[in-house]
Amino acid sequence: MGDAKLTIRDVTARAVLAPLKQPIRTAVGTIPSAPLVLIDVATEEGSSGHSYIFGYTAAALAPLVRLIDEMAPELKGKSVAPVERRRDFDRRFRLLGWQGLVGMAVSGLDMAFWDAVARTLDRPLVELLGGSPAPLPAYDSYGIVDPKADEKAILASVEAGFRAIKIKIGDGDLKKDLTVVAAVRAMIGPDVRLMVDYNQSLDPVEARRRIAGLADYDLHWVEEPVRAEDLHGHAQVRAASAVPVQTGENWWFPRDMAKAIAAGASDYAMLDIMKIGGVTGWLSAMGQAEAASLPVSSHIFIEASAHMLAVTPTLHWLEHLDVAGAILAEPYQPAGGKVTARGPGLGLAWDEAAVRRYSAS
Ligand code: SMN
Ligand code: MG
Repeated sequence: MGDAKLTIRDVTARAVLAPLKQPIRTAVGTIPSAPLVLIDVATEEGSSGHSYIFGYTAAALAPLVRLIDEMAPELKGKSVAPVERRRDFDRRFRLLGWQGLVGMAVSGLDMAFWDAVARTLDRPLVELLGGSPAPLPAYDSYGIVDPKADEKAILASVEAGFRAIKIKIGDGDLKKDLTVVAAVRAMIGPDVRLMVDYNQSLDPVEARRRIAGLADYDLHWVEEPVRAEDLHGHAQVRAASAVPVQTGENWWFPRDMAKAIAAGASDYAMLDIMKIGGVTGWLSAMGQAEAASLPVSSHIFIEASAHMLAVTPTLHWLEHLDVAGAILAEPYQPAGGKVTARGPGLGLAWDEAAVRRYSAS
């Protein structure tokens, strides 16, 4: 086989505000459209790699694009070897630290590099990692819902084969939470899993109170009841909770995960492929999860997560919350409540007309 060496020729970043099926309403604010930065890596050998990162707020887009533009010149002429590039980034940003925009950019580039390697071999990334595309159990993920207004959509999710539904709560008092959870539980019946997500909105005392108040509804997990970085608070809630605690979408790189495991902060691990460190970070994190017997679920990033969860020893759930479909030539479609990884690479191709339409550059 010829030399499979790939050399970075160019790295570009483009900001878009992609429409969402529904705004993402959480207890701590609403995300009206998806602030994405699309990353494209071109190689001297004529192949390419593509990824996107989620900025959470439009305010992060210009700084992220500028940061990647600043990082690009040092990458030109280097090999598309994700682990080697990560080592460079580690030294380059050791003094600054990887939390925040730098970590997001590093992870986005990591995903694009892995995509380029897999595309060059014309294989889905999951196969490069030793697995194969398989239908993965997915839950349909909603924001804060109005049981009346959203009943049709939630019933359609169950009809479509989803065996689990997540809703966000915490935007009012316990009475409000109870009204919504009781209505959704009645809607979906006893056999469909129900998860709730407080998005870090409570203090540990209030979280214990609310979870106890929701005891009758057979919740599959309660997610981020307190501040993500409050590991002790998560552990306190977990110790008092009959409902498993889920957290992890805000763990920055595997080291944050190690701290959460040491603190006993969570019953499960929810990996966000951007914050955990891209494909390379996820590979490290899934090893920690296996060693700690933590079931692993994903956070948004449907496409890349479908590849990673397929090789994750403690596979739990894939979150079906589509943030990029509006700018993809072929959005991932769930089938029977399951999502299957697609190649080549991560299976991402931009709808360039949509990228232009929703450009935020
Ligand atoms: C969430 C928060 C912010 C953006 C997308 C999704 C949420 C989740 O915490 O777990 O879906
Ligand atoms: Mg969440």
